[in-house]
Amino acid sequence: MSERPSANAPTLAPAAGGGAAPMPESVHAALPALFISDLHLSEDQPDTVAAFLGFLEGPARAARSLFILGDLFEYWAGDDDLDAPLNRRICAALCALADGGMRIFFMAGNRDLLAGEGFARAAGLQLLADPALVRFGCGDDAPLVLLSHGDALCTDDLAYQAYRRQVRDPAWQAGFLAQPLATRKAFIEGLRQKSEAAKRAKAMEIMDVNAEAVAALLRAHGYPTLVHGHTHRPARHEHHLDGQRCVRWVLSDWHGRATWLGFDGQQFEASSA
Ligand SMILES: [Mn+2]
Repeated sequence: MSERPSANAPTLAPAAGGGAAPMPESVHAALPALFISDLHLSEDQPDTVAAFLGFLEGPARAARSLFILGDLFEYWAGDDDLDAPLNRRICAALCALADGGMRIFFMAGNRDLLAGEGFARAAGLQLLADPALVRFGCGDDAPLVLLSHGDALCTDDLAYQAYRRQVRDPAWQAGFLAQPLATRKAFIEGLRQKSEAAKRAKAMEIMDVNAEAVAALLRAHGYPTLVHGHTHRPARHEHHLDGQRCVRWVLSDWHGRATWLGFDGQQFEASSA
């Protein structure tokens, strides 16, 4: 699959009053860039861990920017869990890539929401807010790409959105992180079991993004190309919106093999190994 990005998106987005307000750009990044998400790394899935380490040693070396759009880990109990063997291995591998000159960006997903500055330092990467607008290169012609984990777009799932608001509340996070690490890990394990049961019970449509939520996000950011994960439904979608055409790429989850989206400034291309 490959696709030219939409025409250069404007740097100015319409403000509420109808005028133009500057849209903050989260970051500048160099090309070529790779986008990955939803690896769900855990000790239980050694094939996926091996695929990720192989990806960092291989295909990733050809890029200059790597964007990890959430759910890199199956769970992240807090940055005081950096000594867990898996976490240490993954951070060391990312850091080695960063030391070689790669710029690595990480946006938290719902599974690794608590990965913060401690993780960023250990892995040699830069944290991104969700959503994040990235300009590749310099000048007004440089392409803009909007990045998100994607769970915020699943607005049909009201119970999930209520949960999402709770766990993104700084007070809730502070209270949670104040508990001992072992207590947090036990709590997360219980939540994962409940989440698997809840997912099985829910209609599939509820788990996908909501079209109006996508439209609102694209509109608010000047009709860029959007890349997100979370739904585990890899695809390329076109949205015709307010006379604009936007492309939305949905990243694949991993399941034992590496899969990524590449961007060279002209074309997007989905690959796996
Ligand atoms: Mn997710």
